[in-house]
Amino acid sequence: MLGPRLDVAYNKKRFLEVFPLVIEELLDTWKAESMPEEIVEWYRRSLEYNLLGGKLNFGMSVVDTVEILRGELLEGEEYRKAAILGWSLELLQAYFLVADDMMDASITRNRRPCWYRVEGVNNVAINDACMLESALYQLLKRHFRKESYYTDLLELFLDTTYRTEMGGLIDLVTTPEDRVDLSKFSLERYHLTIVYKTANFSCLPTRKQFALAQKILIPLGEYFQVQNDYLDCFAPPEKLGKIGTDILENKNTWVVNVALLHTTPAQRKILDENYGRKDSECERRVKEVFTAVGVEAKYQAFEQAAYKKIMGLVETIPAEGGELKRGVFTTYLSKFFG
Ligand code: DMA
Ligand code: MG
Ligand code: MG
Ligand code: MG
Repeated sequence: MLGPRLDVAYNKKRFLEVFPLVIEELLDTWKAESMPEEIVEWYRRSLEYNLLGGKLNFGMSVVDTVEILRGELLEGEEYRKAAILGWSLELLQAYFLVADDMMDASITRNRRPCWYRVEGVNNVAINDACMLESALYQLLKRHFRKESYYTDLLELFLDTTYRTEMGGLIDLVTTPEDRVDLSKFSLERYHLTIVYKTANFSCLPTRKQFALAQKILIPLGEYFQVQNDYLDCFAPPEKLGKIGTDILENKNTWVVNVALLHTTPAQRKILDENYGRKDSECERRVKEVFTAVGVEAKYQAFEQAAYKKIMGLVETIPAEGGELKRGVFTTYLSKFFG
């Protein structure tokens, strides 16, 4: 049986080999309609900028999942098709991130300026984001419309998008940029937000009807977002590939919620006065409080507990397999932990 495939470099290489095909297929429509070269080139640049440069973990996980479930490596046309599905997920992710960076006033992503901050792009990024999303349906139509599961696939992408956007709204409304009110934050509101905005998205690669898969993927998705929040605050930008903006942007993160549970009245006052202010000195004071209440150690403990919980759930999958296989989750997990 195929074990977890840890040859990430090989997986990335063959996944990237399908990329030119994705680009050409998407540009075909434009060329068939004799669009001006300048416009086609803009679209190509947006696709390349926003799809390349990241880790491609979600897209490659789609291929991993198909291979593990099938119990064999895919080749030729079969590999290509799984990879196209992976790139479709990457398009959805790219759409969310281009829009998210504008809404979060982020500065960099993947060690480069966010797309809307690239010279000459600005608000065109809104249309570019929408086109990243709609591109995925062009790919699905081209490669999957003859499959019996085509409608299920469309529904899965559409429902995931809707639920992720529900999470986006909860996130944004909880954290208005101009009215900082930490009493609106709570771990409860935080969990509601991340189950929608992140966990849904991370669940996409596996079929919805697997109740057990959902049971494992939701905590996995929660873990992704807690890690994302922790790193935003504590990882050095060169390592993270982006400058964290959560504190400046008044975000409802795991970090601030855990800190709020443990502050003294004096520390709480510092947070009330400095959180969500667009000022690096305020940000520094907030981080000082986070460190003083021991957020780092609490995160390590959270990570250990999350790993144990998820592995415990994975072990409830029968070892002989059946339709679901443990490797789907252990491989996925290995990409994100630590
Ligand atoms: C992540 O929110 C969720 C989505 C759907 C983009 P975030 O703003 O914390 O993401 P990031 O840290 O990548 O900007
Ligand atoms: Mg965001
Ligand atoms: Mg963001
Ligand atoms: Mg973040």
